[in-house]
Amino acid sequence: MATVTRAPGEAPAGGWDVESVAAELLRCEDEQIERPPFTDEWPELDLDTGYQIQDLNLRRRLERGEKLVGVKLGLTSRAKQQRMGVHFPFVAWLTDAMILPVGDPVPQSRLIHPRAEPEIVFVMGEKLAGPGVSCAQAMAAVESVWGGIEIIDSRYRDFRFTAGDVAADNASSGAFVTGPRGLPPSELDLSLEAVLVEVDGVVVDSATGAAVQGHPGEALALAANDLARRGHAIEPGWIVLTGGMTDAVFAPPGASVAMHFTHLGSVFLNGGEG
Ligand code: OOG
Ligand code: MG
Repeated sequence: MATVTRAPGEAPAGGWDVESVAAELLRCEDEQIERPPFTDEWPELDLDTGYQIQDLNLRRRLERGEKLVGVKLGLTSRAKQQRMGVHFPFVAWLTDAMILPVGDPVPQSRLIHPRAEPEIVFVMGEKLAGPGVSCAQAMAAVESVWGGIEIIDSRYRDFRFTAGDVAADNASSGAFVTGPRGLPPSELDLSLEAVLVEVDGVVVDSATGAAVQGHPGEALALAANDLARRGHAIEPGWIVLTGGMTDAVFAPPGASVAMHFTHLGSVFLNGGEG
């Protein structure tokens, strides 16, 4: 009997499913391949299916030795929602493989088309389990607040995707770096914490924490409540990236990016070499 082989990137004979999309996304990530969104061929790939794929690939990441270190929120600001054409927030996983040491350049060799965005980052002191978590309860579980840069890297060509596609793709996760100082949340008014986005010496954008769901604590509450539906809680020690405050900027080789926060200091990122 002839064995049917399929070219890399091609749908299986019966069409895409959770297993095959998950495998294909990890292959694209590992081999730096960009592709069209799966919903072009599988329109039924909705948000819930996307989360099943995301969870399956978290298992794969853990099986290959990565450690779960927290969660990230995607599309929590209007700037991000408008740019990406997806108009609600969602949650994805962070592993230790995504941590970028302070001062390291953008890891171009393992990324496809990195972009950088400023984020307010929480380190959790206490467990936070939804449903029904409020912003105030969420903030009471935070140990420290940091400025950060997330380097996103969609596996989809031109960052074109629907909600299902991007949830499946672990919300374009790539790498993240945190800033010089962490403060207790009681020392900051996070809705007024501002950031200036500087690229090659020019300030190209700015926002305050209020851009993120009115207050980044709302994004944290949303993550806890959303994860509860998927059978998870936010654990002590976890890192939570609350979502890009502004649109992301390109971070190609040679670029020099800095995010200057009012009280959380400046975070610098060098585009490195191609
Ligand atoms: C999706 C990831 C969004 C954020 O902070 O909004 C995200 C994307 O923009 O590719 O990380
Ligand atoms: Mg982000």
